[in-house]
Amino acid sequence: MINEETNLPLFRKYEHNPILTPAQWPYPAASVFNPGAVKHNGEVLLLVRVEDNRGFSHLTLAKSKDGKTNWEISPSPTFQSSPRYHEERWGIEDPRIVWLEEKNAYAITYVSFSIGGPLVSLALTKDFVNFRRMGPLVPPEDKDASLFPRMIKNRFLLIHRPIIRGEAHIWLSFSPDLVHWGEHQILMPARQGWWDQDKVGLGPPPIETPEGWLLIYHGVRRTASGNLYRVGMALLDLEEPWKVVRRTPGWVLAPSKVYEQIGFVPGVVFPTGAVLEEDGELKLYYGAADNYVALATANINELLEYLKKHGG
Ligand code: BMA
Repeated sequence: MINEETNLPLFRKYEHNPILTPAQWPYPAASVFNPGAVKHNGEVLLLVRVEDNRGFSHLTLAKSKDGKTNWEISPSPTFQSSPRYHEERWGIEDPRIVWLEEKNAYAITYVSFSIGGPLVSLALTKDFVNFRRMGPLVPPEDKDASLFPRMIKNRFLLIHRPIIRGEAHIWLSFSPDLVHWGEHQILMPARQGWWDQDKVGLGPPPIETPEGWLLIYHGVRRTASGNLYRVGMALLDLEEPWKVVRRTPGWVLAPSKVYEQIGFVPGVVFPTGAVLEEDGELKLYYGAADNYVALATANINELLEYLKKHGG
């Protein structure tokens, strides 16, 4: 199916976007964006980043039966920073959620903002009521992280995006116990000269398919009017996900709608959550203009076909 707006197949923006806005919030919120997403007890559950007007963020649950309408938003913050944890001094941002088989719990990787810079932290939960903090995983500056939903060759795998020498590539690290991390390596670099030349970072957690792990990522290009955030895709080898098998040359989702162009940060689409339905519909949840939550859908088989055909 060709998308009329981009002349590309694949993602269609939901006609009633944005699906969540600060005006809907049950308590004062300046911005609601960049949500983690899972299917839990038959409902789509978003853990939404909420920024208050001091500029600090926390996470709040929103639930919907069809993942599109009738969102039920928690009346108070679900997971917020505590003075007991130095790394959360300036708030909690941009969660990614996986069901982690080996821990029999959801693993939430999020940005905890310490005075030393942004860190990737981990928390485990079974019910989104009680959270067990596992602490920061790697030193700052680091963001855009997710665990793989299961161990591979007896190790946990973390995708993340440290900034080193001012360069922002996607990295992979390994751990036997979720505490000690090593074998750090670049998984996918920013591509000089391309639309994703200045930064790349993971979107939602990697999605397991028979063809490999589908990776949806954001790519940044600095322009005369600021950073432009667009979205590309890659496929990682199923058994050895440190191998990138395919990568789309071009972007597949870009800001164009009013809610993506007018907000606190114009020109940003920033996916952080995905839900794969049984009929093959992939729901991609993204932050729009650092202000709203929006939804785009695609068929998983079409995405994989596209990667096979066009992925270099
Ligand atoms: C990134 C993160 C995201 C934000 C994006 C666009 O560095 O801080 O939270 O959505 O920039 O402003």
